[in-house]
Amino acid sequence: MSSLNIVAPEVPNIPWQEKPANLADAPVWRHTENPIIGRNPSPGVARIFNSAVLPYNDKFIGVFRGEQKNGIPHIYLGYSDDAIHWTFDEEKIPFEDEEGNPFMPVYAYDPRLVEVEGVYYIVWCQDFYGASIGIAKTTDFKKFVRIENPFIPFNRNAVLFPRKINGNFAMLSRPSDSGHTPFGDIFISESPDMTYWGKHRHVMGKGSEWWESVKIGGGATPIETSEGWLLIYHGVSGTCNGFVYSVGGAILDIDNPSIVKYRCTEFLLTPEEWYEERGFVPNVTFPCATIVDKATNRMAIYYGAADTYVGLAYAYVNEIVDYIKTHSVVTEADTEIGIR
Ligand code: BMA
Repeated sequence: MSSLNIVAPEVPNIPWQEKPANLADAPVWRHTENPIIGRNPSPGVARIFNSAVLPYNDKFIGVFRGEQKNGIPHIYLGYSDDAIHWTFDEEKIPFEDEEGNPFMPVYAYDPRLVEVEGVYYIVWCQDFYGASIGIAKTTDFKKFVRIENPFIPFNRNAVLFPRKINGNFAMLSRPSDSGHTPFGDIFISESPDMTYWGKHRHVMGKGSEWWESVKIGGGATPIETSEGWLLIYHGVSGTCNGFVYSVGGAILDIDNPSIVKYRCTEFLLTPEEWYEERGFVPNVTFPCATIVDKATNRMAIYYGAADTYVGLAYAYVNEIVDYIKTHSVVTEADTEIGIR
């Protein structure tokens, strides 16, 4: 077992259940009362999934992908004392532009949430003449100001790093097409000011392993460790019944995160339970957030299940890092700086 240093807050009330004695393979186990968010979770919302949460004022806050009853997804704020039982605002997050005028996206889905230098950023997928990335900032979870869209279409799965790297904000994304994209690698881009993005680099491609052989996409905010950035992401397999979404893990170089140091050949979690295999889109486990407690190394992983529910799983950060390292294969496309 490595003695791993992690940069994370102390979260004594992190949700937790002990590791089952009979756990085989990847050191990740599910909350026994999953799914933690069921169907029709709030008025006007049929399903909540692919959502992100954070510790906030000794409790928890989150941004939730809510599929309205007209089928259009938007982002809703949610609150919890224990990060397991959630209540939601009935109204969508009221985004505004820099001048304070209402500025709602046409649709918004798969939000991620991260604090960088005291500001909370929500990053999601939205219409920008095609699917692309939206960003907004807040300091109080009351006023949400949208920032100019960082990338031209088509793009999804944007994940912002929790601190600047070499003086710049850094964001992962996954260029795509306008539909259910049958390809996709993870790229990284930098910005000095959250407005102008450049220095685009390739981070990692779809894998040679079958579980991630169609496409991959960033998942949760990367976790800073003494081994590098721990990235929990999703990998997609193609079957005669459609895509299957599993959870994967990789470790990126701390100063040059376009370099993949380790990449786990095996998935960390794959659809196995009824709420992952059965729903609006079967066979989807789609991670969007983790909560980490520095004192105990505990990690709570939040993932969308079958585009219908929110699932919660647990792990120890040091065990995940060890597992990734001992099951790692990296290719030249992973380890190169990613500029051509
Ligand atoms: C992706 C995204 C996700 C969704 C997944 C499986 O393309 O749209 O929101 O969970 O497909 O349907």
